[in-house]
Amino acid sequence: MKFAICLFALGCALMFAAGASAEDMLPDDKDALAPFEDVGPAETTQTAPICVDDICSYTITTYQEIDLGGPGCYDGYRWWNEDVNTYFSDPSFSCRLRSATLCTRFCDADFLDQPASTAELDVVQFGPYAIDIFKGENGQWEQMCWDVRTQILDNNGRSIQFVVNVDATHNSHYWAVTVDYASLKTVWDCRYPLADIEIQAIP
Ligand SMILES: [Ca+2]
Ligand SMILES: [Ca+2]
Ligand SMILES: [Ca+2]
Repeated sequence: MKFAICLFALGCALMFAAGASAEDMLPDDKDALAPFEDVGPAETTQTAPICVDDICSYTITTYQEIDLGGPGCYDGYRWWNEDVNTYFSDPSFSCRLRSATLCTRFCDADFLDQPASTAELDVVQFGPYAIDIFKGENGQWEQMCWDVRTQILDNNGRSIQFVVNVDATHNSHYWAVTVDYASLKTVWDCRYPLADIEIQAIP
């Protein structure tokens, strides 16, 4: 009996020494992560102005998407030391910001199906503050979206930081996650007096 306990203890010690991971996949860090795509300027569309009683209004929509991994659940698997740390350009117009929506799609965030004490914590940050954690399950794809209007209005720079602190509670290979993309969509309501339209001089 003593021998059996000893063997078990030895096994545990060896597993611990090797840095046991909670994931089925072993780390393959060499080619796992695609290089960051430069997000570039936001794709911007504008509706034709509609003028009523000398007031014209139109809508501006911007969309940016950052490719971060995938398409497979384990294509671009990120561990504790492979956080997403990138930037969106911050769209800004002299108009009212109607909505700003940040979305991201990810796979294998072992959170909902794990005990709270050991669950995978992938912390999402937009601008200077953490806004949420990935709520997902083992081997499952999920999409999450957030209203980030306040963060956009508060941001002063030309870009705004987007971070996923992968497996925030570990500093060795334990949990891992794949992030497919992150996107930012903004919608602006613009109004101006008809008189402000520049009339081209007839030559
Ligand atoms: Ca991390
Ligand atoms: Ca998993
Ligand atoms: Ca995971």
